[in-house]
Amino acid sequence: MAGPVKELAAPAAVKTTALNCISLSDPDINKSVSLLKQACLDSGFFYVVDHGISQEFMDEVFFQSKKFFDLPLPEKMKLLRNEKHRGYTPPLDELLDPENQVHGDYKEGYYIGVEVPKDDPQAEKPFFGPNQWPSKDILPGWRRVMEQYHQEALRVSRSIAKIIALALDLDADFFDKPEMLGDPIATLRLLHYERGKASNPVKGIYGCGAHSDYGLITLLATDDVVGLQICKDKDARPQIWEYVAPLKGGFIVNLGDMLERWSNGVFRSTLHRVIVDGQERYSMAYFVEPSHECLVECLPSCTSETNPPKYPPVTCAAYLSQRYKDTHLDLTSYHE
Ligand code: AKG
Repeated sequence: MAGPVKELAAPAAVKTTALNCISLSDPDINKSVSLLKQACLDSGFFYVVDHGISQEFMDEVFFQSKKFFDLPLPEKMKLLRNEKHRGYTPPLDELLDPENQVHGDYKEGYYIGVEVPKDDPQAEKPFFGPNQWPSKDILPGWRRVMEQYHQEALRVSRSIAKIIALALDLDADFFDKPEMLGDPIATLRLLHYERGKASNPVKGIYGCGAHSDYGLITLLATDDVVGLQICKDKDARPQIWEYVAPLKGGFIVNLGDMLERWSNGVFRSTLHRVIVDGQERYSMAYFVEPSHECLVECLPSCTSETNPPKYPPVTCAAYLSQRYKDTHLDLTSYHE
């Protein structure tokens, strides 16, 4: 647990930011590339619509998510996050911004990764293995819905990755290579912010503390409760936070730290957090991280003699393991 907050965040007046919106069915690919590039250079956030996942199915996934979080705590604790980062994370489990938080995030979550059977050699790798699933007697059909959403979200992610590649002057299939998004560490995280728990930035209390995501991109779907805020310039003092409006049926997409490293800091992975006012809120983050051995190193199109690589190369699995270790409670703390 974090100690006292050193520097209190000033309660800044916040406005709602305007984000570019990219339609995945737009036949004008140059327009999509240009909108995406502008967003990546500016806020690192954009909306994606016309992605091919129906509104009915999105509603069904949210409905099933709510059913899980409605279960009694002892039932959810039976599925506590394991060493492969699959399963339930109770409120306060994650501390994303120790400098500015007095305790962990209010949100509770549920991690679902790519299903890899126990006897598959791939299950030896960190982050890979079987998921934990609620019993069929308690939540019939739950697994089928979540697995389908996982697959659909991966398909959408691959389409977005093509536009990102073009925006970085790479071949459209750059991220399709086996070592890139061949066997990605793609993780769906269902999230729930409990009714009655309000953030208080002055006291260092947050629904979700300020952080940037770790991987390539994140696809976020939210209900209509406002709460997500972004900070476009993390070095500015005081930091200016702006709300991102929910978009029914669309995704809020943001870039992760690996993409910032790949692009030598040209594309931005932006600080974001969630401020809740006591209303219940549901969201679903789909984190797209590349294959384990993928070497994240400065792209040739993002460096020059006067602009040398800013970050040392790192493999995806090593980078991700460290980031999870830094932000989640040690699992042994639940058994003390
Ligand atoms: C995260 O889990 O990384 C988030 O940023 C959650 C955002 C949200 O709930 O809107």
